[in-house]
This record gives sequence, C-alpha cells and structure tokens, in this order.
Amino acid sequence: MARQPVYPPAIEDAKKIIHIDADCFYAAIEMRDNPALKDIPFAVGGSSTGRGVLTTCNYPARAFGIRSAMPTSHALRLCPDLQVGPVNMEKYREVSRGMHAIFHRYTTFIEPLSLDEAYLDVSDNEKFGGSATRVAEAIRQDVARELEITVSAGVSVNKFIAKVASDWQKPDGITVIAPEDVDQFSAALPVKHVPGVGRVTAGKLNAMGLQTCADIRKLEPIKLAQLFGKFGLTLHERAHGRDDRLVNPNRERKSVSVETTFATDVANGKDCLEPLPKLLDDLEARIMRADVAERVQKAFVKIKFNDFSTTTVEKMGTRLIEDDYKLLLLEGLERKALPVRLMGLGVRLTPEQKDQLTLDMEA
Ligand code: TTP
Ligand code: MG
Repeated sequence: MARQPVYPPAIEDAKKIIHIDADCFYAAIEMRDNPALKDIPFAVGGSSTGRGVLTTCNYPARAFGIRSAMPTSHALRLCPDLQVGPVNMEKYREVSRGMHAIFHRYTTFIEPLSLDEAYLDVSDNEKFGGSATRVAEAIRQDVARELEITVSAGVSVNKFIAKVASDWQKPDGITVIAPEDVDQFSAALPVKHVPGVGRVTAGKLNAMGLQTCADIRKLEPIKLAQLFGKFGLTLHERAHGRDDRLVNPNRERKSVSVETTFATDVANGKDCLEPLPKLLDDLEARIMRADVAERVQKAFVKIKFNDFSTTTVEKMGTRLIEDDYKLLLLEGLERKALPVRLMGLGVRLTPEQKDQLTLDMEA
C-alpha cells in the first residue's frame, strides 16, 4: 500500500517548491515516436476543415507564430508546410503516468495540474543533501532518459515563482530563483507573466503606466482591490513575490472553467452573450487538456457585475452546449440590473476514480 502523504510537511518556513512542465508535450511524444517530425514544423490537432484547432505544436512551428488553440486552418496559412498529426490521448496519458512514477521516486508531495505539469514540495526532502535543484535535475534526467521527452523546471520558495521560473528557459531548461533573489526577480517581472493577469488586466495596468511588478508595488492594496476586486489583493501579494498556497497532493479537480473580463463593462443584456461561442471553444479545449471529458456532470456560469459581486448559476441536466449556457447566463443576468464586468463558463465534474492514482503511487 502506498504511503499517504502527511501535509503540511514538518518544516514550515523556507519552502522548496519545484514546478515541472513538459516541453510541447503532445508534440514531443509524437516526435519521439517519429523522429522525422523533429526538425520540421509539426503540430498536433484537428483537421483544417471545419473547426479543427491545434492542441500544441513543436518549437520549429512556434517560430511561425503558431500556438496552442489556434484554428488549424489559420496555422496552415502561417506555415503551409506545417505537418498536423492527430491527438493520441491514451499515449499522452501513459507518458504522464510515467512522469508521475518518476516524481514519486523523490517525493509524495505532488500536486498535478494537468497531464504534463505538476508542483512538488521538496522542503522536507533529504535526498541530495536537501538540494531542490538537484532533485529537479534528477527528475529532468530521468524523464529524458526513460521517457525520451524533455521537461523544464522552476525551483523556488513558492508556487508562483516556481511556475514563472519553469517557463523562463523553456525548452529543456531549469531556472532556480534562490530565496534571496525572489524580491529582485519578482520586482522586474512584467505584470503579464503573473498567472491570472490576462489581456484585459495587463492592458489596464499598462494604460496606467504600470509595466512590472515593481510598478504594482507602488499601489496600495485597496487601490488594486478597487480596480480588480479580490484578485487585486492576490496581485499585490504576487507583485511582492509572495504566494502562501500550499502544494496539495490530495487536491482533486472538481470543476473546469474559463472566463473573460470585458475591456469595458457591458450593459446588462444580450450584448453580454457575445463572447459565448469563443469561450465555449476555450472551455472545450481546457476540458480536453485536463483530460476530464468523461467526468463532466453539468454546466455552470459565473457573472461578475461592475460592483464586483459575483453570481453563479448551475443546473442538473445542463450540458456542454451553447443553448444551455445561454439559458444559464440569461438567468444570471436577471439577478442584478448592473453592467457586467466578467463572464465565465464552466463544468462541474463527478468524483475521480482513484484506481489510476494508486497505480501511479505504487509504480
Ligand atoms: P502546455 O504545457 O500549456 O503546452 P506545451 O507542453 O505543449 O508547450 P510548452 O513547452 O509551452 O509547455 O500544455 C500541455 C499539453 O496540453 C499540450 O502539449 C497540449 C495540451 N493543450 C491543449 O490541448 N490545448 C491548449 O490550449 C493547450 C495550451 C494545451
Ligand atoms: Mg508543457
């Protein structure tokens, strides 16, 4: 029987967090299995006819401006030579299980975020003399040798900095932000790199002349809360390089959602429905990426009014279709006669089957 992780770990301060994220995950696996795809622009996704979109692409394709979630037809206009292969979820799941088996050699404090991404808390780890950097390097080497793909790693004192760091030297990179460097690293960080800061939030901040976290630090938290509601307070924390969220090995995904903030608040009414089709596409892509399509239980929507109050509407029997979301949204909009600031769509999930997890832990 696998040992159950005890959480939080004994040593509370000076945490050592690793964030691991595989490089062009689905594409990397396809390239491993067919090396002819390695040096040519290659993507994984739906066909160019109809509404096919790409799940991801390799780095040569990225040089053409091709990105995840891009319609395949658009990607082919950017790069007519692009090769597009089909999605093989079973294969990606198996590699993901392999990655987790490797993580478990080093720690049980693992919080998976998606098939190719996880946080590890190695604060209490005695391997390699307690060096989180050497644990991250060992994991990267094991993955490369045994699974023949590369992962990038970020190592630091909290989830936020570790996640930003893992992206810093992608692909096949490791970035370590030591405790004494966190202040400087976060100060210089452009706000758009802070998770949760989307296009609209970044645009608003930039329009106010605020580009980096150092600029954000000049604002009082109350000002940030006036501008962005509760997220403003999170932003204040992140701007100082702080994040007190624990790595949670028992976390189970209960929902998947996407949301959009309107560039300017929209009058309460039919105009609010305009982003619905695009949001629904995004939601479908995210469900697929989280690999939870089989667990979808019902639909829900979230509406944030311009007084920052939020309402959610959900109903049993609703499905992942535009008509159901439209009904839920119209019901939510009736709850307050106020302009709308943000709109979100989501699905609730049925509880996870634990069999797979046990397999991972015993591997
Ligand atoms: P990501 O880690 O976001 O992307 P990536 O691994 O392809 O590339 P990177 O090197 O930048 O990390 O996502 C992991 C996998 O999830 C990706 O390979 C395919 C899938 N995915 C989708 O299906 N749709 C999406 O919109 C995104 C972003 C990812
Ligand atoms: Mg990745």
